[in-house]
Amino acid sequence: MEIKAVIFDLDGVLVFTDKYHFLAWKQIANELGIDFTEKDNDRLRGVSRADSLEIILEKYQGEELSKDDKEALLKKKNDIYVEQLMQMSPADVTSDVRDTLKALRDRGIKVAVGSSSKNTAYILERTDLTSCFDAVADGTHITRSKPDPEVFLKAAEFVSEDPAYCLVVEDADAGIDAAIAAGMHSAAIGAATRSNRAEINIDSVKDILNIL
Ligand code: B16
Ligand code: MG
Repeated sequence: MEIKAVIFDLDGVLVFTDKYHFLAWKQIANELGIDFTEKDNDRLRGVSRADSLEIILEKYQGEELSKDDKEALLKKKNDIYVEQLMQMSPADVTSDVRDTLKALRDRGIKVAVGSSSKNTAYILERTDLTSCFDAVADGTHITRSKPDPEVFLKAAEFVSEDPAYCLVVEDADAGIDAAIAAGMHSAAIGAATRSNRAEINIDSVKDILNIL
């Protein structure tokens, strides 16, 4: 495949903030009397904060929640999550990830982030990854989250490359579906390998250096 840009998902690919999302959502769900497992958490991968809450509420049996109630729950979830993020540092990024980003740029391939998260800039800053990317498209740039292709199309636009020459690396089924909808190549890692939806499955981010 001819690839001119690689677009990386953030949570679950570059950094493992998915465990903090899980802890925060579990606290919110349990307070609402809802059981919340790792399997439930897999459905939230790549999905926006507001859409994640709606998925969790599928199992809710309490009194009807108003718009304000939901807003308060979303704020509380994010407060818990951001508090967890404060413990992140450059040590949370593996050398595989850092070496791969550098190797891609050395080969003249552009690298971008395509994340549904509105906390992307903060996470990149805490982990000292900001300067490793040519562009960042995140939850603050879009109105529709994955599986809609919007965030990946924005990333391609930001690096001025045709979607057909972009490769997306994702840990979420919703993200693989978004990449396919964007007309991009796709590589699945972690949880997304189980559904075999992507063009290729990889064990480690550095594996993409062998296929480009
Ligand atoms: P925030 P990604 C996604 O990030 C997460 O996988 C998903 O669990 C989360 O709900 C979403 O970001 C929004 O995050 O609440 O920080 O705006 O995987 O697309 O990098
Ligand atoms: Mg992800």
